[in-house]
Amino acid sequence: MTASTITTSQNKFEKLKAEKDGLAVKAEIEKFAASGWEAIDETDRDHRLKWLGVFFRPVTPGKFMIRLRMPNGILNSSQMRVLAEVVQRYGNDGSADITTRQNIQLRGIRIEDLPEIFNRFEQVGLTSVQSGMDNVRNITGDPLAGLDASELFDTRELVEQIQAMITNNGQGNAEFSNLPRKFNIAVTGGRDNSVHAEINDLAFVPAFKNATFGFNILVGGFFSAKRCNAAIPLDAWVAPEEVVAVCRAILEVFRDNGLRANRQKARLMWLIDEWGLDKFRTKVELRLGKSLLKAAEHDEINWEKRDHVGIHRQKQAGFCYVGLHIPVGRLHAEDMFEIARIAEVYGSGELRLTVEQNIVIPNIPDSYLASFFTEPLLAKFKINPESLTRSLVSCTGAQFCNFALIETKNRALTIVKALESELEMTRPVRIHWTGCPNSCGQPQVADIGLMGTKARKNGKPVEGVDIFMGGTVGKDARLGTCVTKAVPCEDLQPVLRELLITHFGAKAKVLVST
Ligand code: SRM
Ligand code: SF4
Repeated sequence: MTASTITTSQNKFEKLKAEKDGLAVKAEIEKFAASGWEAIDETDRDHRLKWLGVFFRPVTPGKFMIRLRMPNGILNSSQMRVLAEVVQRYGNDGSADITTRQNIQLRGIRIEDLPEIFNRFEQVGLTSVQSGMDNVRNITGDPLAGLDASELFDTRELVEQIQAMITNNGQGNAEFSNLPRKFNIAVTGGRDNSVHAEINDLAFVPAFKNATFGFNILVGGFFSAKRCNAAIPLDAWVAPEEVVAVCRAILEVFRDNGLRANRQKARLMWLIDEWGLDKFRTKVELRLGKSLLKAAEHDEINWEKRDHVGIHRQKQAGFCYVGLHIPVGRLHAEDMFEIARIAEVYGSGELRLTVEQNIVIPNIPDSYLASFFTEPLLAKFKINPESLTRSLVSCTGAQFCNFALIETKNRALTIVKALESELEMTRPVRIHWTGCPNSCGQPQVADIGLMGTKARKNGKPVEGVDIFMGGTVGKDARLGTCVTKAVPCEDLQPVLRELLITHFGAKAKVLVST
């Protein structure tokens, strides 16, 4: 289907896609660069550029964000260096964030630099294409793929193949540039559900059928301001070599039948609701040109979720991977250069990102560890951070995101540090911050989720949070729900302290005066 054939009653976004496909701006980058950001047609600037992963930021006009694609969350040191060079040129405006989809976003970008930036990306095999708006987001996979002795399947190649199919090898693919809405895909071959499979529109989870390895398929998981749903089983099992074709078939069904009138009801689950699962499955089979086998009786997600921070043994004898904790995922150019250098000096130059916004450096020989530990960078990006900091996740928030109702990243760090100074933790507690109900920071998967909202204090409007609890991850993952509404952020610390003591076994520290 092409943009011009869309005939549904059209909302603003359907109209702009029908008028001109988002990918069309690829041919206009030189022109935009020459004209400057203020001269660009507003719809191209604010919306269509997102098809190239370039986001106009109303909070910082003229300073754009670029969202890359990092299939399976993997990049190499040369790529990291290029990303560092890109943000370095913007001085204090330049920074990068590791995202909750194992990905990287760059900040401070000037439109005049886009042609050169895209050239640099191309030279090192990076792409940012189709990473925003009504496209398939970064495809997540196990951060330990190929390293973990307990893994059932190495997801790297499969995730690469899915991305190549969807994006035409990173060049842009008009077949999938006009979905009814965003679409999230995850593939996991490990036992601990390291990708939060349950919150993706389409997820492949490991499962044996008659002793043959393959994946059970989950569909329809999503978060939105209006509704949140864990993915449900499609009751289908596929062999690894069929995964790309199944992704294609499901995307085609969604593209051609997904609900387009109301953007609040356009994600895949709404179509499944309307059709029922059986009809959806039949439509997918028709596209696929064959029947799907019924799901394996159970999947192999039977571990608690790991966070990969710290030093761990690889399946390759004599090698370790080291998980560096990156506080709320924020990086600056000098950090990125250092990370690239360290990955080369001690490892194989490879880097892995996690959905907890951290970095894993794989392939470090045991004999290098003593020297590795002396690296000054480990004082900033720790391998043994304090318990609450370790599991902290935060979305972008008001610093750069115009949807935000509150500031998130800095506040998250400040409050957690204050809590750590007064509490002794007896178990890990995962705290996730998200600046608005869009839930990019996934508060529903957290032990304690904090969602930005408007609150009132002494009759005055103030920044506040709704508190979520009960999210579980790994095996038997379950979404948390809202337990308290509109707590003013300025009153939050004692509220969290109480929750940590009552529900998570935290103990007040005895402060000894000297
Ligand atoms: Fe998100 C929109 C940031 C993961 C649900 N998300 C946005 C925008 C693009 C809004 C905007 O234009 O400002 C945010 C960009 C802010 C900025 O400047 O960084 C934004 N989302 C993020 C990131 C960077 C949060 C982070 O700090 O890690 C994550 C980027 C992932 C990536 O690499 O692609 C991010 N967003 C998510 C997730 C989590 C996930 O995928 O596991 C969700 C919930 C899961 C889901 O989508 O089902 C999520 N983002 C949304 C939504 C609500 C979608 C909906 O169906 O209503 C929006 C708003 C929208 O699409 O209309 C949104
Ligand atoms: Fe922005 Fe809201 Fe997403 Fe946070 S949750 S990045 S504030 S859209």
